[in-house]
Amino acid sequence: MYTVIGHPASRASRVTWMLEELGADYEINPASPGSDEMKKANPTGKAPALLDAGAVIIDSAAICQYLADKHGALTHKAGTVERGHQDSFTFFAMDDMEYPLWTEAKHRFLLPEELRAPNIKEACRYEFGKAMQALEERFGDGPFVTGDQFTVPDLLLGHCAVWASSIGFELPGGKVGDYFERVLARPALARAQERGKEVLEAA
Ligand SMILES: N[C@@H](CCC(=O)N[C@@H](CS)C(=O)NCC(=O)O)C(=O)O
Repeated sequence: MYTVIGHPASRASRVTWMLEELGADYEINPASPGSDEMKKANPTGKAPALLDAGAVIIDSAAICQYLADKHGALTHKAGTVERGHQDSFTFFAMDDMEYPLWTEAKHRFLLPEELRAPNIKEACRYEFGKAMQALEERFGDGPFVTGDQFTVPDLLLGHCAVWASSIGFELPGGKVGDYFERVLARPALARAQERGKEVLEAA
């Protein structure tokens, strides 16, 4: 039984989605970012963290890859060319797609007011558009970024697509648009969202 620490509206939802994909048992501790409980698991107070038999793993992408490796699913084997491409897409998800989303959020409500830059949203939208163009160029025959198999970066890119839509950043059409529809239609995502809702209702 795993414990996911982090509010379901945070990047903890990546971990619950991954656990649902794997069919693993888990519970959710919906600790808020910055809370004492969150800081106990992660000194920065950032969500999420994963508890696995007394060990604590932090950072959503690292947690997802750890779980994929541990369960031998949703990942290519380390040391293969396919895994090289897979990890490259994982970094792309974080550096190119998530980065403008996170910057927008920081300047909308996270940074102290005096440090927030006005008009940053348009710069972020521009960067996000460039990332979508790059994804279009990099995307091969599909159906997923590394080919036939749904792997960790598909989940991370899908999570960022939901995030982007929620702040009004346009997702592309064409093959990348079809790709996001395919990823976001996964039953494991719907189950994870349902679990998150239940936990919040019970809190
Ligand atoms: N790279 C980290 C980022 C974690 C992160 O920034 N989480 C957000 C919630 S989604 C948070 O806790 N923010 C609070 C803060 O930045 O102080 C990950 O993917 O887990």
